[in-house]
Amino acid sequence: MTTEVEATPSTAPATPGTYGSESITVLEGLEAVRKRPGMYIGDVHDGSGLHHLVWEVVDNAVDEHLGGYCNKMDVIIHYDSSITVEDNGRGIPVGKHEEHSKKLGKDVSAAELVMTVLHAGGKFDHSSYKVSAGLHGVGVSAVNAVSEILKLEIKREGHVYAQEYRRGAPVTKLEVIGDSDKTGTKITFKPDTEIFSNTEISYGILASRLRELSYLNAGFVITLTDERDGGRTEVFEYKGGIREFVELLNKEKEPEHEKVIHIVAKQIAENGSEVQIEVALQWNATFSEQVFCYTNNIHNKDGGTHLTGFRGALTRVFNAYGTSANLFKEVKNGLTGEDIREGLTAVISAMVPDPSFDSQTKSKLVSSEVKSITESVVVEKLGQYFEENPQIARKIVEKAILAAKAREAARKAREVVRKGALDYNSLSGKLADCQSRDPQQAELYIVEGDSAGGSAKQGRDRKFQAILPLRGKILNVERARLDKMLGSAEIGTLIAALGAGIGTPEQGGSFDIEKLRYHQIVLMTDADVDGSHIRTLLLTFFYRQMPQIIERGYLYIAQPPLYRVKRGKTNLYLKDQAALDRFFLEHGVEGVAVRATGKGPTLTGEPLLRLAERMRLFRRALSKIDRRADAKIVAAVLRSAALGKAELRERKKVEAAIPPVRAMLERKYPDIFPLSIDVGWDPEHGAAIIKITPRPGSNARETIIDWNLVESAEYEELYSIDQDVRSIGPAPYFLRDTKKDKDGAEAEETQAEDADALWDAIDLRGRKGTSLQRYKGLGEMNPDQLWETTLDPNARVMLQVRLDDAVQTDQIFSVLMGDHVEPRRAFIETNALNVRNLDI
Ligand code: 0RA
Repeated sequence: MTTEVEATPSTAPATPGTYGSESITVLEGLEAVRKRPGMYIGDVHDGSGLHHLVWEVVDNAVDEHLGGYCNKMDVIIHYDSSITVEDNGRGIPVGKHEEHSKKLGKDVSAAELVMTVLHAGGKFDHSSYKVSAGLHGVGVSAVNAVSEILKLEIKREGHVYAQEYRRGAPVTKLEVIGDSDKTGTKITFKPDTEIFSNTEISYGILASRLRELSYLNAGFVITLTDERDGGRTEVFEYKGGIREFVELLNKEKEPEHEKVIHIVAKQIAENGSEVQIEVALQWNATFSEQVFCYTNNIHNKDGGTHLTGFRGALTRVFNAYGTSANLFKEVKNGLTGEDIREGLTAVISAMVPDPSFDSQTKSKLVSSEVKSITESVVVEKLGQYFEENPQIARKIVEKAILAAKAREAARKAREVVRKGALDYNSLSGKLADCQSRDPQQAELYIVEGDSAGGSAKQGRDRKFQAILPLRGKILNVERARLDKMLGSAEIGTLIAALGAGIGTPEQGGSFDIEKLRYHQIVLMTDADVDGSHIRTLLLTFFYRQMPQIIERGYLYIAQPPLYRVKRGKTNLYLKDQAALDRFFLEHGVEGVAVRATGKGPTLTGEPLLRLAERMRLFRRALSKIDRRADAKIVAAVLRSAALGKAELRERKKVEAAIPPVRAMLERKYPDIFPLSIDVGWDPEHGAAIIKITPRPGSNARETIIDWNLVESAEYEELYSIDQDVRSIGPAPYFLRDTKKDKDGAEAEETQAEDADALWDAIDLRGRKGTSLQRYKGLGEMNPDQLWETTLDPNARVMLQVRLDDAVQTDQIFSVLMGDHVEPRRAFIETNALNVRNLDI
């Protein structure tokens, strides 16, 4: 849920396109997409256009599913931010496209046409497109146009076909690379950094939509894999459709009744069209409402006529039941919609031919016939359900009555608010406000503890930075209704400082985001357990009480530096381990010259630093590839035989590679012997499969070097760095101290056995003479240091809190902050090492 906001612009190298002359006419269309990507795929800066690329490809696979040709889709976010979408549909047609081939005077496959001509996809296939004809609909060629690299693989008619593109232009022909009796399409694309200022795909955004697609399309199995960071895979498969989804949503929330209520019915509208309404609903013990609305698989964030009809029906059914069962003695005016919906989880899915929406984004359904159809369907079916299940009906109606009584208590508590307890004027002494009254400029830092608060007050720029210190932990609002919340002094201070009130109009509240006094609200807590707990409590408050603040992107988490390094006169703050590693390398290469064995260049300064930095990345990629195969074996295969994609497809080269691989493994890791190396063949990719099995019981794992591995982003990075290192010459390497050269002293050389040892030597030199301090709390910094590192807009780094995956976020808050101890303990145990999850 967080993204890093840094003021560094993208520094992509400008590589010119490589269009062949014959394809120029076709590529003019794609050039238009590259020139004005915003018109075709959306904003290239805020991430929306980037994620549209994924949806464009995904929607094609969903259409294959809707047509009944496809029941499986895999989506992979690779280590280098490229994306793969693979389906088992029919496969894009591979045959020659007569009309276009004639026009161009050369053979062009249908697949190439789909990939290079805007809107070409639909021309082949007139089956009832539903999803892809919707919001995006420009076709995969637009994705191709804005991808640095796109790899296409099609299984069809007994063969595996492959083609590669660069910035929309084909760089290979569509060729048969192997044989297979399966069908399907696999597209891997790397969004172009020339076009997108940020190519970081959000796992949460993908997970959220893919989960949704899988429960809206029962039987469609979707797998999402993230190969970045720790790596993870989720399988989305809801055989029970939206009913099962409601079960999932309520999993951590103590359902009030065991079975999800399920309603489905069709009705003919006055205009003659057939509308289908499907609703799944279940009440739980919490106080919040969670309702998701869809029209034809498209999420309507702001609801619309289906939601209005549904709400009207609930009010009618509840009040009718309560009156007839004589339950309303204590609530004179009956129940409001808000009372009834406390703790309600529901999914409404409407299928409407030719629906109308309020805008391009389809956030609200406006087709008026849907309101009365939904209302009458739900009144009838839910009324019937209540009659048949009187105990359940009584239980949820009584829950609503409790809510009505609490509403009355909250109304009284609000009197307190009106009398000025939460007034801005009550804040003197607590809030150190800023001078600016312009919310766009004004920043509020919510700081843990009085001592850090004091430093922040002194260190800030009072023109636009306000400081609110919090004493200790605030109330957990996950477990409190409005009345209790308003009774808490710390929460009251916070609400008063924000200046926008609290509560929805239906709760009798008055939250108004337009009155918010700060558009940058920054949580600043210590990097320890208490700090993370306080941050979570604050996030819970904003998420449950003022979600608009998060939706508008006003909420941030400060990132104080983790390290301070001193070296001579240099005094530097570094934000994380990677920055520290870079620092050591920068100093490690000072006054050093490196040469390889034999003739070759001597490297110093900037080029040496770049090489050392590449070696650091080699280690990082190696640690990532360890998930797929044993990293030390992979490294040995690369270093001894430089096996790449091309080599793996030539039997002779593979055979020639085995002896040097064996020799290097034997020399470096004698303990894994005896090992066996077996070579097999993968007909689908026309490539070798090398299986390396170490001695049983050794500390190495069986490793398979195959097409899948060699084609992975991690391996490609390792390969390319290995090539760079090779370009300076063979190991061992020699380091010479150039400072001693100048002094006229004997030039001493030290030897490094291989690239790894060279990196170590440089890193070690960098560490010498450096003193390192690790910051634990904000209190360790004086006001000046706090300004320099964390407050100064020109230097600070902040995480912006975002809501990428509402379902996941809701569950995390329910688990972390809810009443059940057991799931919370399990969650904390499994995620203790994954601080990012706690960051939310
Ligand atoms: C054009 C025509 C047909 C299928 C497709 C495109 C197609 C595109 C994509 C993109 C991702 N997955 C896809 N799967 C299919 C119809 C093929 C036929 O009639 O056999």
